[in-house]
Amino acid sequence: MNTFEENKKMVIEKYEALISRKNKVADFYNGIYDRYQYPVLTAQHAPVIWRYDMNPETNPYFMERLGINAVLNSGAIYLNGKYYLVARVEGNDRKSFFAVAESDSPVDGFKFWDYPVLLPDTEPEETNVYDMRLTQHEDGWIYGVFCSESKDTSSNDLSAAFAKAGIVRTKDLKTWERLPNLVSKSPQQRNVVLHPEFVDGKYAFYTRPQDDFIQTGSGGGVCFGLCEDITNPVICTEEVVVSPRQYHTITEVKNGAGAVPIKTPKGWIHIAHGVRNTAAGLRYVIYVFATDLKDPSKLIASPSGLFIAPHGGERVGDVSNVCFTNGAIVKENGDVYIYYASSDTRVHVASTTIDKLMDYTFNTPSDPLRSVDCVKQRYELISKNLEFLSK
Ligand code: M1P
Repeated sequence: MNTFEENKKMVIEKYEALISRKNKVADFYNGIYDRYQYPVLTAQHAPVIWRYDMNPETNPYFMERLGINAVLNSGAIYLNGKYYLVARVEGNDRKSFFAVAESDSPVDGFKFWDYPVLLPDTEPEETNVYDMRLTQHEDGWIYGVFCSESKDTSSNDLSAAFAKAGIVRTKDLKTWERLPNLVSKSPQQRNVVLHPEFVDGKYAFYTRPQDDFIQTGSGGGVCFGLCEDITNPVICTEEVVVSPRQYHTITEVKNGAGAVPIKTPKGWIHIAHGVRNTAAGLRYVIYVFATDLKDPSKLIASPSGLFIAPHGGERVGDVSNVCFTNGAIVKENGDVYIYYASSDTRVHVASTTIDKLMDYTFNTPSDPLRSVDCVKQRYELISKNLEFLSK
């Protein structure tokens, strides 16, 4: 066999072995959710035909021509008996794009479709797109809300950029209609999520106002605002803070909505991310909060601290110490699959149930915000335990 054929065979065999690998529950316990041993999507899950020129005449060494650097932050949806992830795929050139990966299983077997998503090119200034949240809205459309990034040409800083919320809609994940970017009072927006139901007859968005591309600055946290017309998307109400950033908590530097809120009998459960600063840089963790069923702008539960943190090997990657989610799937039987990316590099799954999520959300005490009160909170647990165990 010549070099081309040998290398091609080796690359295809590795790819096939990876996408057919079965996943297993990992050796980790907290009673809240299961983690899995293997990521569900990685850069190596990118099809060989996306990366290599398969023609020996134009690629005699079977060299990678268009490499993939990372597969991360995925929107998620369950449709017609299949699990779909709309992943952020980042090429070696740093540009991200979206691609649909499909599986019969929620925890393994995800395979990308032959072609990634080619978004309608309606925003000439747009340089990069990422982090799509998929909302199956009661109006019948599936909406994808994502970050649309463009250069801030008014600044001398080469890295200065604008983040806006881009919006697309589809019925089948194949044909995508692009709507105008969301307009709000904030100069920048990222981590915007569309609520799945109308609120007061209007479209409802969770927003994350921010003063510049990286810093949220005066932005107080995850906000909520209404929009009359999704084809002319303007936040027409005051953006009220739903889940605030708070000093000396996991949301001190910033936070952002993640998966589309999950409707439960007790309220909407939100799986979001919070960011704090450390000597080693920013640390992103996933946290949970709940809002009122009738008024989703009203916070009704705020379990203390982090829900999922980067664990073991998840801590290392392109942007280390990051755990980020923008997609979850809820099955009719109450099973919940949370897709989260670690360190901006790969996508994992954690599984739980609606009952466990509700128990966690509504029975975990909230953060008392001071060490002394945290110790008192723990004393209460210990003394109840000692009393119970002594019976
Ligand atoms: O690098 C970590 C994350 O940073 C951003 O999130 P935020 O806007 O809250 O800082 C996003 O760009 C996200 O894609 C990325 O994973």
